[in-house]
Amino acid sequence: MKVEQFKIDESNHQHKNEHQRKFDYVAADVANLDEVLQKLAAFNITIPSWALGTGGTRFGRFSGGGEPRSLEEKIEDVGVIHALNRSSDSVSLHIPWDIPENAASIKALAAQVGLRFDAVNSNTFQDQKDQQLSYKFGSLHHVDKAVRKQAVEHNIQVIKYGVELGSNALSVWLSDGSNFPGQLNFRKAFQNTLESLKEIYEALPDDWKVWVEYKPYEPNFYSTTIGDWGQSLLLANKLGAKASTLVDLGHHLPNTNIEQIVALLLMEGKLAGFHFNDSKYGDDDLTVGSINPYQLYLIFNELVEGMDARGMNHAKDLGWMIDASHNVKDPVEDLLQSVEAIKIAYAQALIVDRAALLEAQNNNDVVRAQEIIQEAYRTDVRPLVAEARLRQGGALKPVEAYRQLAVREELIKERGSKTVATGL
Ligand code: LRH
Ligand code: MN
Ligand code: MN
Repeated sequence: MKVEQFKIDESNHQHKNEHQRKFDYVAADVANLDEVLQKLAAFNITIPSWALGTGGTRFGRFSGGGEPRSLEEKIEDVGVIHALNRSSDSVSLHIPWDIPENAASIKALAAQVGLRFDAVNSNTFQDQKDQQLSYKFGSLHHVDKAVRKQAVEHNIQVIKYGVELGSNALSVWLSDGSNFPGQLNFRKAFQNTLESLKEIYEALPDDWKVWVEYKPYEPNFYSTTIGDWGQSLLLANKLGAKASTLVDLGHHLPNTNIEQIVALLLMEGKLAGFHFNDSKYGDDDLTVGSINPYQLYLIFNELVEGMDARGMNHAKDLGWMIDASHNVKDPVEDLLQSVEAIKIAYAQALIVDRAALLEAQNNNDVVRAQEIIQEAYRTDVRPLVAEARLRQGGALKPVEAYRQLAVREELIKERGSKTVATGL
């Protein structure tokens, strides 16, 4: 299944006048319009291979039909997303949920639809079929050196797959932790984790990075060995320049000031990037921007300010990735919505009047500072995002075009209605 350019153009034609009117209205007040459009066009968000099927929960899974049955079909789906939004030019693999057996041909297939491979993710939170030793009591932190060694070797294998795919980062998330007080010696668990990560770090090619993801709880409910950004940063600092901290928005306790964490990690040069999603209660993995778009904007506000202060390339110097699951939505539609929400938050952050904000901050003018921050947030920047997409050949209204073009119906015809993708 491939979305033809002329079909996207046809769909855009229907919305042309409405779009122009809305774009002209907002563009008139954007002082740095060209810069904003150019930055939006350059900004891409990676699609995780594990989010292309309907995830479900431990209570059930309801497949929507036409789910990708193989890695090749997942790449096809990301190709569809990218054709429509021109902002999803890469895929992140979770291994062994997706194993690139024939990496060269997978890489070539992806390139045909304009895609490359972003960070590869290891998985030592589940036991795989035929696995020798169990991760029931952890992996890199395990009390048994043999289990740690097995987990280290898996990570090194994942790096090898990544190298073949042209990726340059390894993303490590551990479920290692404990369920009950007394179960674990925290200090030893941390030291074991550090020692294991050092071995993985040693195996990184020169131009590679390792991203250390943290999470406060689940599947362990008393302690998690890399439970917060402090623990992740501690590890990253001890490991060296190639290691940094990955922020998954769902991996914080309620009301955590994530934007402040982001600002400081960025300041320290230790922010790896993001797993974007949204949540109301915990690691809900809901569509980005569906619950708290203001928080997302405040994070981007810190990012734009901080990246500019460090002279960073917004599009290239951090990892931008979605990490979500879909229980009731078509995953492709959900991912289109997530990418859109991220770009909206980014656009809002790009139009903040930075000079005025700095002045208000220096004068302790709290009211003015809030006015400036909210002025940008309350501006309808959607026509700016749409214009940038249009100029790249994408759809003015990606979800609407996806429905109009009956992509899912076509996928169900091709793949069947009872297919189940690997992943979450
Ligand atoms: C853990 C997590 C981590 C995994 C993904 C599937 O909750 O966020 O990033 O790799 O989910
Ligand atoms: Mn994650
Ligand atoms: Mn998660």
